[in-house]
Amino acid sequence: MNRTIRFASLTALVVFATPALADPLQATLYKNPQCGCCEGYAAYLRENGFNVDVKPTNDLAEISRKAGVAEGMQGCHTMFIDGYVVDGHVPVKVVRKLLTERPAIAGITLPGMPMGSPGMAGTKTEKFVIYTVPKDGKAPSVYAEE
Ligand SMILES: [Cu+2]
Repeated sequence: MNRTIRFASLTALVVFATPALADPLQATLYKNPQCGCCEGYAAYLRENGFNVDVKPTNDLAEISRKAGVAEGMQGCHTMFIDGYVVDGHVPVKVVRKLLTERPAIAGITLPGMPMGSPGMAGTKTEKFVIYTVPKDGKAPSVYAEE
């Protein structure tokens, strides 16, 4: 009887301890209320183990501008994750690279809505070029190509 109880509590410990180790990354994603591909991108992130809080807003341009994403460099949604801004349909591999390398930038962006990018319909026709969102008004540079 005692042994059973001990085993049960040990099992409980393992069950509770495991999610803490593989803690899902918490993201907040701002999008225009009408944006469907933004929902597609959120679903893609969830499939890849992220926790995504989607917030529809009519002030998206203002939110990305404040986050440091220059006009013409913006994607169709703006996400905040682990101290960084991630704008547009950035592949998860590049998001993870950012969160691992932790460069001294505000974040990264995939401008526009390239065909075949995560959450977008269509077939990929060219490399996705992901740019830095620099701090202090510096010029963006290429962060990754996928
Ligand atoms: Cu989009």
